[in-house]
Amino acid sequence: MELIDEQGQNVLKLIQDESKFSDLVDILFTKTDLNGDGIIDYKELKKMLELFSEHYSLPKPLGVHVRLALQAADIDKSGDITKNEFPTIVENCLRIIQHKFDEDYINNSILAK
Ligand SMILES: [Ca+2]
Ligand SMILES: [Ca+2]
Repeated sequence: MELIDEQGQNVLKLIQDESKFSDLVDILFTKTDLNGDGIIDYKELKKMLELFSEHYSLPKPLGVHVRLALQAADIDKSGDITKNEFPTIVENCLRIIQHKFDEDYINNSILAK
């Protein structure tokens, strides 16, 4: 997660930069696939989303959130995430970070007034 700019400025740029984005997907996939079988299952995805939420001070994901994230990316409806399905997960996470920074920005500007 350290690859992602803490200020959130580069989040959307990162999504659009194909080679950087695919590097990030590779690194995160390896980190998330705890048992190294090439598939991200529900438990591994849950762990990843929990670490992600903790790192960015977001509310802890509930089972329903993990299932929704899994269903959104699980193109072949196999119930787990393969490498070709994983970019959707990463992109959604990046968009959540972007959204959070936008919200912080709005909150800070309101508080500043
Ligand atoms: Ca696995
Ligand atoms: Ca799948």
